[in-house]
Amino acid sequence: MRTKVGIIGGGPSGLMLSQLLDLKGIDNVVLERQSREYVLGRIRAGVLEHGFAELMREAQCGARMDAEGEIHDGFYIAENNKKMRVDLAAHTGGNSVVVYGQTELTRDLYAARDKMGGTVIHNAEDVKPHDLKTDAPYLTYRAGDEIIRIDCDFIIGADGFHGVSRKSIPGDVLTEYEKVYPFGWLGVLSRTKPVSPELIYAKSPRGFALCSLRSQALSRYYIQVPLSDSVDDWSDDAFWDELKARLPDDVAARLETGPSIEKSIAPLRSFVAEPMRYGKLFLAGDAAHIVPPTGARGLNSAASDIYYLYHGLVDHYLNGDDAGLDSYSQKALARVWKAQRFSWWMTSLLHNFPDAIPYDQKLQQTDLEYLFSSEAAMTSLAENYVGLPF
Ligand code: FAS
Ligand code: PHB
Repeated sequence: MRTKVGIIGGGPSGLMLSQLLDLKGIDNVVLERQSREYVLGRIRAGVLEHGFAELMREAQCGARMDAEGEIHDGFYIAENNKKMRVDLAAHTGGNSVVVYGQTELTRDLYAARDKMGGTVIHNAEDVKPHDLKTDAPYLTYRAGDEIIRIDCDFIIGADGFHGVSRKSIPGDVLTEYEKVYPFGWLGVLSRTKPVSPELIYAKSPRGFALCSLRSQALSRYYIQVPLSDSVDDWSDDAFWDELKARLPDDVAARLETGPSIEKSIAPLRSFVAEPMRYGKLFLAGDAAHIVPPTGARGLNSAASDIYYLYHGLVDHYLNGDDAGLDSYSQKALARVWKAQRFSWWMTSLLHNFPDAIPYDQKLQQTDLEYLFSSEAAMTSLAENYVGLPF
């Protein structure tokens, strides 16, 4: 088999790029290790930057997002039994975010791929990139007992943090930066009315909590938990009681509880791999970088990678211009690191750090007070949350 662009990974990054390239007549193949059902069973991000939403529309996948997603032009930070609103629109010239689950946008991307007859190969085992430093790279994967080869011009590693592509870059070429946080997020999805029309990020002496949503009938909640905890340590009742204990009294009083339909613990980590290119291999999304979900930057950082790669590949094939591809890694990393900074800052601002010294705790409190006393500080938060320009 031969294709122009071989894409490893059928998550949002891989599918989005595949769809955008196909719309420009640039042949590509997606190799996904899991089944489609498995990929669609993941519950992950919930907040889309303006830039990601625009990319969904450009990919002709934005109709359901525009119909069912919610435009949010603000959110709350809660502390000391009170809520303070972050007015995104007022501090970004009217910008906002779209609240629409990653599961749904992945479903929309798959539907668009099906509609165009895109080639997304599921259950592709032992995917391996080869000859990355030559002009004839290729992929192999196993289907049952058969090893199948796909010759490509370029290979995109969109295979997430645990994928094969980043590991295909030699150790003396790759530099990895990592920060692991001493806690995780226990997340619950429940068919209940969201407690608040806008997200609430709660800082509490008991730990961080987040009230989010997927629709007016589907709520998403998180609480900070020690890394030693497991999901089995948390009954639904224990989760709801702890969440209420971390929210302002008026919010806790109106919290609608119900059975969890998904419950999982995600560790929090900041991670960047540089460079994001090695020969004909380009890394995109979680394959190259991970952020703690506090700033809702994970999925949105993938979006700018895809945007740069898409335009670089279009310029290569349609205009014979490689400037976009040649500057990809440096350009993508410049924005990735700004998302890293913002995610680290939001996480540092709102979580309880077990090893924090009293001085750190005073700084954390001062940071929050400064945020709500300074237009400049609030503008900085708001412009990062709605998404810095691509
Ligand atoms: P993904 O990991 O989504 O997709 C990679 C795909 O590649 C997967 O389908 C995988 O099966 C496949 N793959 C892996 N190895 C392969 C191989 N060797 N061969 C072929 N295929 C392979 N972001 C937020 O903004 N907010 C959140 O609340 C949030 N919560 C998260 C919770 C969890 C538990 C995780 C893990 C991430 C969360 N994220 C969140 C970040 C998440 O949304 C990612 O940013 C997003 O999935 C990135 O998309 P991809 O780059 O496509 O990577
Ligand atoms: C979510 O709805 O899953 C969500 C929203 C905002 C975040 C993190 C997660 O910062």
